[in-house]
Amino acid sequence: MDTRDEQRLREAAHMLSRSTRVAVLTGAGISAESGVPTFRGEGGFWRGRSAMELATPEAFRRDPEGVWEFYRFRIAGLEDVRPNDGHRALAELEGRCDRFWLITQNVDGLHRAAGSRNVIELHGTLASAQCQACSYRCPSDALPGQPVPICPTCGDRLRPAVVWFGESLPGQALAEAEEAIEDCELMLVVGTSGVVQPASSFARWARSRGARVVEVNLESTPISDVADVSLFGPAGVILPRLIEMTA
Ligand code: BJW
Repeated sequence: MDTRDEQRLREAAHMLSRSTRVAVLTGAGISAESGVPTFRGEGGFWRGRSAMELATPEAFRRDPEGVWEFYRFRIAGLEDVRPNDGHRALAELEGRCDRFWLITQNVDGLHRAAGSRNVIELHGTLASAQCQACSYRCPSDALPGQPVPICPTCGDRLRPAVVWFGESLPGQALAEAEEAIEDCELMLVVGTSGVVQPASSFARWARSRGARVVEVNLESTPISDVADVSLFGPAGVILPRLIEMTA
């Protein structure tokens, strides 16, 4: 880290230590150091197909078997991944705040595994599957064995309990995220490319309500324009240092 990076880190730590109501928004970048591929970039392909192309209702209608293969592969992969120092630093931060919200776009469950409690899963979870027609839900490790699992209640198709492009976000998660945005004094945005709505607008919204915005990413993003401070580097390195400096 050069002197300017250190200065930005101190500035961010100062803002964080003066904030008792903190909202965090995370994206795939925070889990990259745990070995979970991000969406946009080199890791975002599976058997030559883009993850973005597979995470759509159209792909599921066209090729439910292929989409389930992709998701079964990712669900199985989660057995081998563990939270990293970035996830753990955020869990520690929660314990120091009067109010704390961890809004995540990730579906990997690693924030809870690291000990975070108030986790808002905006894009659902890989831990469950749900019927596309009725309200049936089951844990992913209890899925029926067919290539395209069938709902035992109504006979329609089960699908992963995640949010695909063009679908609405879970109402309760969205309401909780909105409360966080309205109420936080500081929003920490970690490891997201900031291009997927509605999460991509949260930092600007929080800023318009008077909150400070601190970003942690490997590179500049559309969120950098609204951030008071952008810290460039791996979340698993930057977050523990940032949280340590606020102790
Ligand atoms: C590190 C790091 C390290 C790496 N340390 N940093 C036109 C047509 C149709 C729809 C739309 C449209 N215009 C807008 C829309 C809405 C659409 C949208 O935003 N589309 C844009 C892409 C154009 N949004 C939706 O459809 C949402 N619903 C909605 O808005 O409903 C209302 C509506 C509907 C229709 C029209 C209009 C309104 C739903 C979005 C659902 C997103 N679902 C996915 C898949 C989830 C399931 C699964 O996992 O399979 O969610 S897509 C994917 O993107 C996933 C992610 O959560 C999400 C965000 O990605 P994220 O987390 O930012 O990851 P990356 O890979 O993009 O970035 C990683 C970042 O980390 C990078 O910046 C790296 O630099 C950094 N990084 N390593 C720190 N070690």
